[in-house]
Amino acid sequence: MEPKTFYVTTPIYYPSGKFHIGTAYTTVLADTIRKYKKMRGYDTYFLTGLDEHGQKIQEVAQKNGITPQEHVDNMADQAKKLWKLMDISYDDFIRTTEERHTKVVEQIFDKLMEQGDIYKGEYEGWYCVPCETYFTDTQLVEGKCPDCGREVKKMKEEAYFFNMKKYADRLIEFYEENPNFIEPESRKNELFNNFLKPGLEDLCITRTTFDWGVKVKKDPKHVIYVWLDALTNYITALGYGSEDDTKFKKYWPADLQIVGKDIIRFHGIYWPIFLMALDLPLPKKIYAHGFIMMKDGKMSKSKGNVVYPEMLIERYGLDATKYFLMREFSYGQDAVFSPEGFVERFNFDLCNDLGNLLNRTIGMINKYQAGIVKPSMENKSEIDKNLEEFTEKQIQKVEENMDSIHLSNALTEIWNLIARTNKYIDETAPWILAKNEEDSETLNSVLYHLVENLRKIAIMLNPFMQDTSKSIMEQLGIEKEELKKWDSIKEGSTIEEIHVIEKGEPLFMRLDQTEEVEYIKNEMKK
Ligand code: ME8
Repeated sequence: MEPKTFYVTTPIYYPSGKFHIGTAYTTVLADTIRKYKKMRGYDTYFLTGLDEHGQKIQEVAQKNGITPQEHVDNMADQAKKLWKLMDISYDDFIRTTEERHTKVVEQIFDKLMEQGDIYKGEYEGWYCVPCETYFTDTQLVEGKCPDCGREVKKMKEEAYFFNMKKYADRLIEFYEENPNFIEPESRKNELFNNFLKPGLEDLCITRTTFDWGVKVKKDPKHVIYVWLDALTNYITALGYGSEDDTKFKKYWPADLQIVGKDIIRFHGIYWPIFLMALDLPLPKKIYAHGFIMMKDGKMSKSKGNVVYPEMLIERYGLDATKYFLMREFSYGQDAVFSPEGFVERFNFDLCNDLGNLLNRTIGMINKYQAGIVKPSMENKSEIDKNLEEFTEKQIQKVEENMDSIHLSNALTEIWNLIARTNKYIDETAPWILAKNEEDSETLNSVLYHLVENLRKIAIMLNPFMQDTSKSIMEQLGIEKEELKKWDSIKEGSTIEEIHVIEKGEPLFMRLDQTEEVEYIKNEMKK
């Protein structure tokens, strides 16, 4: 039987400035889910990329004295370098300036025009001449331009519109029939109550105020406005509308489209409607996560509170950085990044809980049994049985949380297992068992249970922290690939005699709280 497919996407990011931990968060989230699904036997496909058109990009390039194309080429290199550093294993990286994309956007526009979904009208809004940008009533700040604070003028221009109203009822019906289409539910309710119920406005999909974008073929003074151009990346990357659409046939509809809460309206309303107009199936799930905030609000260069992933990775390692992002920010909610929180998680969770469990285990196996542990399934004590039952339940909870995108909860459950396993050492007191020859079987059984739990923990951590997972396996002396697979954590006894490493290596070195908090704070100001 062919394995089931799993197609996951991130938003395509604007390459307007250096990518910060917000962008990295979405990408790591998608990548972790992909890695998990792969371990569960799915044929996975993971798409990310850049949204390279639009006025803002044109302006940034101008400011830097280069062409927009040169600018986006540089930024695409930067993004790919960052994802490589973060061990993000995407299958494709789409750039909206690529011909494979622009050609299909032109075709889509023509098709929608021909079938009457797009019409020509007039766009009216508040125009800021120096910024060359339109704003709506609600976007203005005290009646002035929200970007530069200058006077705005009411202006009109010829533009193309998409007839959203035509599809609104069908979308409402779709929401009702597919209650899990948008998650978390609170976001779906927001979209429903604030946009769908009051009635959708038609969407202006072209501009004449800039020219860095896909032009309307039959009316080239109009540039297709970023959202129709951007959203379609999820299908053009798979070859939709091209000669070779094998991937499209195989992977569409997407199983999971991850976005930040800031763009859920575009993904939960306009995107499904565009797909309906193209007569294509809708994605199975759109998940909107919350935002990483700073103590003083949003991350911004002018506030000097931006955190870049490179800084954390260089100083604390990739796994610690990813662990923090995936643990600290829970399902659909905003959370605050703090240097204190980062260092605490590093010291408590990684050094104390996980690092010590491995270190103590390796140390005891070397000290009491010359580095050797034998399989032990008989003569289980009540304490052993209790640990096994607990472990089984935790595995189930981790799977449920992973499957429902509650990655932070999955990590919490893994850490509950780590804590329980640490407690098992205290309950069984191997240092006492080691004193009596007649307890040698019991001692081996205790050490065997520790190895087994560490092996299971390493497997469940694998989608999050691959190097750490690998290092745990190496230190335990577990080499067989079969013993590193997800399914093996649910089977009974699996290990044969193992020889652990002679001297355990610390997984993480304890940090000086004050020094490191200071370090991160200083880096944020740079
Ligand atoms: O909106 N916390 O691109 P964008 C968490 N090009 N996530 C954050 C974040 C933060 N502080 N800041 C940004 C665009 N993000 C469009 C998308 S898709 C067809 C087009 C993440 O560069 C989050 O995923 O502004 C958010 O939705 C995305 O970056 C916005 O990226």
